[in-house]
Amino acid sequence: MKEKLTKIREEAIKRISEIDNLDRLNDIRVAYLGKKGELTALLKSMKDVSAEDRPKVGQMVNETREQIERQLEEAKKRVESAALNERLKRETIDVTLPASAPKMGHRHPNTIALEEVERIFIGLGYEVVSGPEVEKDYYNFEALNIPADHPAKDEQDTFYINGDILLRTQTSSVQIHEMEKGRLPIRMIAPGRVFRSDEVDATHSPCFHQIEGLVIDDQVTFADLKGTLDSFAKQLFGEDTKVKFRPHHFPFTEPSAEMDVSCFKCGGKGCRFCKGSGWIEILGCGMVHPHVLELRGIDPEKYVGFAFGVGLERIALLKYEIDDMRLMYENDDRFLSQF
Ligand code: 2NM
Repeated sequence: MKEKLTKIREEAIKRISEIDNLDRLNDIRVAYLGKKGELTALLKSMKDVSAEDRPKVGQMVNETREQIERQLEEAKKRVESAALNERLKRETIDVTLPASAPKMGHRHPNTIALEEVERIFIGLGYEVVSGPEVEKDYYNFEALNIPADHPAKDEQDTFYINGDILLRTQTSSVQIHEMEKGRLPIRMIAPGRVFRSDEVDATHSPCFHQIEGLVIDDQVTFADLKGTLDSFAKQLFGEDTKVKFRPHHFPFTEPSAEMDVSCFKCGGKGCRFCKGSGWIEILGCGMVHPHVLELRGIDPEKYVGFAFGVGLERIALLKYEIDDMRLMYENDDRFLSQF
């Protein structure tokens, strides 16, 4: 019995000393101290030991058990501390290495185009003015000579907050606020977000940006309008750009026109970009309707105005040859990082 115990103890201690992971440690615990373990089996055979030897043998078995448990406990500490050291070594940070460069943000293509347009008009002596995106029906439609039955007023096209309050469909409302201030002359552009109840596709979005311009003075003519927009087009698309005015209709201007620029890709010969026509439609414009001036208390006998409106996304898409407007709003770095 004694030899058996000594053999078990020595064998167990040897095996425990060779352990290098916690799973193995548990295997050994089970092998000696478990229900079917060697030491447990020995304890069960105590009944074969004579009554006088039993207390002594019992004590020896208990001592062996305690020894094995102590060894297991120490082995556990050893394995855990070795694992921790290994991990610390693996996760060491070399603080002398150069840091990875942080990604730098930059302006959105829309913002680049906006700042370009603003720069041009500031150079022509214009002020940049902003106004509310939530408007009264009056400032968005009525003051602009847009009649109650005009299709733009339909709920299909405009986001209404209630019967009287809406999300502006154009930034002309900012011009009306400016006229109300009673300071003349006016030479301004109003860039900003506008909202229309459109489905999203390659050329439409329910929220986009417009830049509307307004000049009111006592000696303004259609020639000034043409000269201004010709200068704008040349600065934006290049000195060789030609412009063409086609008659159009807007309720708030009379006469009204749409302006095309000669295709800056093919120079007007006709290509895929301008769909073979040599011209690209760029903006709407006209002489401010006398009624619009009158409504704001400006005497149309003394003052004349011209105005224009241009879509910012349209300019950005053309200038940077982007074929889908949705890219502008998706915040995909693979797209944005190209500008
Ligand atoms: C356009 C086209 C033509 C326009 C008119 C006015 C105002 F307030 F003076 F009446 N602001 N903007 C205007 C004129 C806008 O957008 C295509």
